[in-house]
Amino acid sequence: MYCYQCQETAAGKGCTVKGVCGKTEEVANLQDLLMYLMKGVSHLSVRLRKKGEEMPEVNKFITDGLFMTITNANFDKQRFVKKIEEAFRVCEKLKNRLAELGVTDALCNFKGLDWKDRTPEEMEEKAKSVGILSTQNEDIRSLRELLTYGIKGLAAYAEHAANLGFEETEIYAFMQEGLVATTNDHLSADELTGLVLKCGSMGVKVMALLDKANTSTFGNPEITKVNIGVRNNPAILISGHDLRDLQDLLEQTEGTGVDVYTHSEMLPAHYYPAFKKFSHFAGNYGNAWWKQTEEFETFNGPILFTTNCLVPPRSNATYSDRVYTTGSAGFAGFPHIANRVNGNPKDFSQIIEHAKKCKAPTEIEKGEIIGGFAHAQVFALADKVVDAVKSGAIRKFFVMAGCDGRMKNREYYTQFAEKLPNDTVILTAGCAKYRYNKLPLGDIGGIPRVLDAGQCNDSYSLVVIALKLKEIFQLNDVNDLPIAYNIGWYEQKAVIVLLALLSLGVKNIHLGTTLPAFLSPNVAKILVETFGIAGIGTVDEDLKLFLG
Ligand code: FSO
Ligand code: SF4
Repeated sequence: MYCYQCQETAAGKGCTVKGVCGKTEEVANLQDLLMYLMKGVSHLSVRLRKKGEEMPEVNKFITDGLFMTITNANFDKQRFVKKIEEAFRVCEKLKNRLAELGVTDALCNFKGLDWKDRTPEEMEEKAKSVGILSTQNEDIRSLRELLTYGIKGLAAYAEHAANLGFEETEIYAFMQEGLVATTNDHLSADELTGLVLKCGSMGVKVMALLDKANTSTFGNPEITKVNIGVRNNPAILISGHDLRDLQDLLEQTEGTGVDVYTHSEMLPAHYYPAFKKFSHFAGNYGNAWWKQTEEFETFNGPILFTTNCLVPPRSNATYSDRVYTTGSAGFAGFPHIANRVNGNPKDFSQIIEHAKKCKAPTEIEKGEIIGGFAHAQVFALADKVVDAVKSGAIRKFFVMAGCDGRMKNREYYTQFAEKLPNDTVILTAGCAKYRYNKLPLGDIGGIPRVLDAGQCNDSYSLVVIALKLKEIFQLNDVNDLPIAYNIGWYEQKAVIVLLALLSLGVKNIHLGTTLPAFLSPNVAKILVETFGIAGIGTVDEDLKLFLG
């Protein structure tokens, strides 16, 4: 195996024996094979689109397959084998339709489609020859992977939007064209760089689409205090990012005596008006994804994963028989709740019955956290914010969006937040917030010093806010605003957020705790020289740099 798609990759280079995330070599190789076949399917789908036809089934297959290969989403070998089999079925359909339309040369243009052996042994063998290292040139490989990871991020957000009935063909078309481009040996580094930047602008589009899907379905997030203590009822803990899954679960648990709590990236669901009406939506339990191995022990009830980040339980974990997955998430041995059919709700009755037999959660903390500062809510406070900037009460904003991670050096972000002067405000989104959202950082004239816009995709809100401020202050360049970017990344959704920011012209982003291993020295140089991207240093050095 060879995988270097996330920040925690082994020795900052690549996982070669087993993933630091817990992914086995077998699953890693099957993921490579699935990626390879999805490129082949995309090749056919692009040809079909040129003929003016769209196959929604293909768009769904590719979006879902990409999401399944994101870090910490799916560790279940059998699910990948099934997906690989599906790739062949989808492929046959496309080939047949293309033949009907008179396209007969599409079959031989991409070698992935010539491979037909499907026994598990043959799959395993084939997988070994189609991974990341099959691209020899280090810079081309780096650009291909950067593009691929951006596309995986696009897929994740596109899937959440599609689950709410919001889709854009242009986004699917780009995902597939991008995958095909990663197989094209004739593309130069410059052409691939162009596609990486285009991927960023598609990132803005997909986040805008998801924002529209979320806000038109559930209302605009509003300032909300979220309980972090517990009640006395049995309960279900829901993790991941999918708000449609949460809606189905809240509707089905209503009146059953079972409460629902959020974990990690599901916390921002509390900020939406549509979910506030559920009196059994009890609060948020715990912290960022990587703390789950302790926090699930004390939750006592069943846990539902709608997406990443899932951590394989330790061998002595007491909660392994209480975890369920759905959507892109999966883990061998955890029951998987089937997808919705024809838009009907998923059936969560098995989890609800399980919860009824469990003890109420054990309290691990008490109090409240505040959030809900997405674009509409911040616009409502715009006068206050603008006055505070004009009067000097707010000297600078720090965008500290992105991900949290389990490595000790992530303490940097807590210390950075603690040491920021009192006239600064943190704008956050994503699970990165858990490094400082429970610190007593106070407020500036009623404006909290940590403004949480929501999930990682709600980084879009932070961009909308920045563009609004640029307009209010009549600036020509978004980089002239008193905003610094100190972003923590972990997996591929953070890659699309970063590419989206770059496509909007945001410069001098600091990315930690380490720069991606998949950036070759030359590609890293392009990013540094063109966009001023930098890593992080010590907290004191960086504070001096940012505030200097
Ligand atoms: Fe975090 Fe995981 Fe949301 Fe990621 S829970 S790390 S960037 O999946 O997507 O922020
Ligand atoms: Fe390693 Fe990250 Fe890949 Fe897991 S996702 S195998 S930790 S690089």
